[in-house]
Amino acid sequence: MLRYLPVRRIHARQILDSRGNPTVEVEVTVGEGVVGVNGYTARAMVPSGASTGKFEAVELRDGDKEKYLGLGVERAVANVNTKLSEAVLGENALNQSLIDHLLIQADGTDNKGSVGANATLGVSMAVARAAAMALRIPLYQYLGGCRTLKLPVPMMNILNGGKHADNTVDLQEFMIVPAGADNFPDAVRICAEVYQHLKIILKENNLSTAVGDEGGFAPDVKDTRDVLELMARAVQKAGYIPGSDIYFAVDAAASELYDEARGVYYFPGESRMKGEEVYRDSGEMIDYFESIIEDYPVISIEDGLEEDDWEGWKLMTDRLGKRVQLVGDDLFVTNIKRLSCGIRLGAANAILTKVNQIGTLSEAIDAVTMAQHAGYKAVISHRSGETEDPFIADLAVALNAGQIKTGAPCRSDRNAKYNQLLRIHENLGELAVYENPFTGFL
Ligand code: 2PG
Ligand code: MG
Repeated sequence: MLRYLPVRRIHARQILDSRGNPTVEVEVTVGEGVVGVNGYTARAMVPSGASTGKFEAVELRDGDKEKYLGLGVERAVANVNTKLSEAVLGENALNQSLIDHLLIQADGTDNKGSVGANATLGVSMAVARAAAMALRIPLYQYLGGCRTLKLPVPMMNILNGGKHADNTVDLQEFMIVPAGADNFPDAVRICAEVYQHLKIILKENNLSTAVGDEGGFAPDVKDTRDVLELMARAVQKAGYIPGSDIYFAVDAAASELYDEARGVYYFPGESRMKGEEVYRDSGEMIDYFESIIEDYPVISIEDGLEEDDWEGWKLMTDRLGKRVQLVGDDLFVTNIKRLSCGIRLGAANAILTKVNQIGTLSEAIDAVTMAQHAGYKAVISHRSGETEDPFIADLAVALNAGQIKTGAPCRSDRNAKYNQLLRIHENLGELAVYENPFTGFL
């Protein structure tokens, strides 16, 4: 049995992400020189957020305004090729925990502020993929073991707003969630059909069909209710029933709306469309979500309040947590310290997991495991700046997460993940499981 698979070579380079900004790609070669083992080279690409939480691990950018408007990642690339290579070369790629421990140690800070989480993550993911290749098993199976049968329910962001688009929609993401589908391929088909029907409806209403960062449409719409109305029509036009075949989910990304000086949430788009300033305080935000879930089949609300408002989060969870999934993204930043605080307080009932928020696979897996043990749900997520790397598709299956959020069924950076899940579904054959994760909600 293969027990020692040495990391032989690590090479990083700067590539472009889906927004046309630089990001880190890492190639790792393992196994060369071990008798009876071939060398294997695997590659991983690092995603990047726009509405980043302030407690996320550091994404190292060069800041050199002469190149890529300061967004270059040459320093992170150099850190992989020097410090991180030194830390990991010769180590056993089959021991992901050790590899990640060495990466964390080589950085030496609490937030990956020295080498950059974009540097550590690239190595962490590429090592895992190389190990899976050497063992000749799929990545999801390598990461998750022998009971990795569950395909995640996709949350497809078909209408983009907030920081992901230049429109008047204040909440960042409006998603369709085909939890009532029979299997994953049907889920993808249903979402794609609804997406195309939404496009037709937007056109009929003289609304823009240009898309935002995550492939969803980005028209100027008056307010949240109007968006949900359009989505409900698209679902019906496609021949499905909102609230039974398909639920809705929103990511308010409320930290982006929060006006710290005044202690309220400002809705710039709604203000513009209505010709009056629209503010909501923490309590009014909860009322606002409550009224929305009364009228629309919204089953999941992410970042309904900002990242420091623990008290508000607890209140929101007390009031709405039995009826809907309340997902902490900027609140938890895939960090077990913040998650354990939330679990203690009873804030939120689900965690969004983005591998680059924390910077290594092991730490991201720890966050999901902690959530699952506490009865919290886990959603594996992309970033608004993505690449063609489908790593998170395998991760979602590996961790039995049951939910994945990776954009609209449009744009190859988003579809790369859905397409990989279609392959995994095929690979699992009749053992593939697809189930509604929301049956516990009233
Ligand atoms: C989010 C993400 C992904 P970003 O807020 O959940 O949709 O956006 O990557 O810009 O933080
Ligand atoms: Mg979010």
